[in-house]
Amino acid sequence: MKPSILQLNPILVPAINAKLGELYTMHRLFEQDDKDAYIREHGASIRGVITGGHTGISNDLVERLPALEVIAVNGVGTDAVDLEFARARGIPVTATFGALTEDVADLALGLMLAVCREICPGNTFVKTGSWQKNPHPGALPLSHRFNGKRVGIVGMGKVGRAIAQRAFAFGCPITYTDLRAMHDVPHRFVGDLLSLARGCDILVLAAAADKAQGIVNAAVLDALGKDGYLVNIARGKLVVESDLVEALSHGVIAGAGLDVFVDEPNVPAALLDMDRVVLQAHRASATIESRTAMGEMVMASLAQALAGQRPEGSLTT
Ligand code: 8YV
Repeated sequence: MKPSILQLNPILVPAINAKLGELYTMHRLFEQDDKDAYIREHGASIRGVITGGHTGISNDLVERLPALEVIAVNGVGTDAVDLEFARARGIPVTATFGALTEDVADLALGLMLAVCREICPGNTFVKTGSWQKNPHPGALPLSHRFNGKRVGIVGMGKVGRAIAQRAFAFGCPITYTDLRAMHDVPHRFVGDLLSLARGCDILVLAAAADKAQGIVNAAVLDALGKDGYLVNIARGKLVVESDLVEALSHGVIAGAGLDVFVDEPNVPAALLDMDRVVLQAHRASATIESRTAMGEMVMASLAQALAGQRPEGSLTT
């Protein structure tokens, strides 16, 4: 009999879904209307869980899966999984570290370029016919250059480093903050977020949100200042979203490029019609290449755990 796997959110790569279907009986919880009843019916047979970084799994659900042998996160953020809880139960939790780094960094650069160069308002101006109606070169205001802007990175992990590498190639001086200085990073460490924000033009969030929450607040945005931009490709909850809306509404900062939000897919209404804000639907890892590599890592974790081995890169066992 094929092992039963509970899938908490969709995988978008058909080849990965096909392979999962060949090897396992897939229980696609995200398609069920009555999730509670579904778990009551199938919970006892579930040996593995696949979830997304942002979705994670509740302790309550873990407790309802008595045969659970592995939680495979199809992402790198483990903030929505209680790692201590899993560790105490001897359940390996794996993530797809390394698979999405480059693509997430690419989107961060895309957001930085888009906000500085006002690419989205420019796109709308052309596509809606406004350029033809108003061909005067001054119809759109001048934008700002990206090259050479001082970039401050919060979180110098794999993604932070990949962003630094790219921004450095654009001539941007890099500073960063993290729990500690990294001796293998050639950029200047700044011990606190407020000072980092004060000394940069673009503050980029690339930190894990396991412990950090609401670290970008009114004071940090104030320190970033009226010519500064915020870019977030990490987790919405790193930011006090109401403070961000307030700062953008009153010109406390110049703009923002946001891929993640506190309560996805609910984006604060005030952000929707702000030209100075570029929004994405949590898409930083959403390339066929990253998602395929991530899916393969998820499958490797399942295979190893269900064969009685410790999955490579388990964070809890
Ligand atoms: C994915 C993420 O959108 O890696 C993460 O932690 O949040 C994202 O890359 C998500 O995990 C896809 O399921």
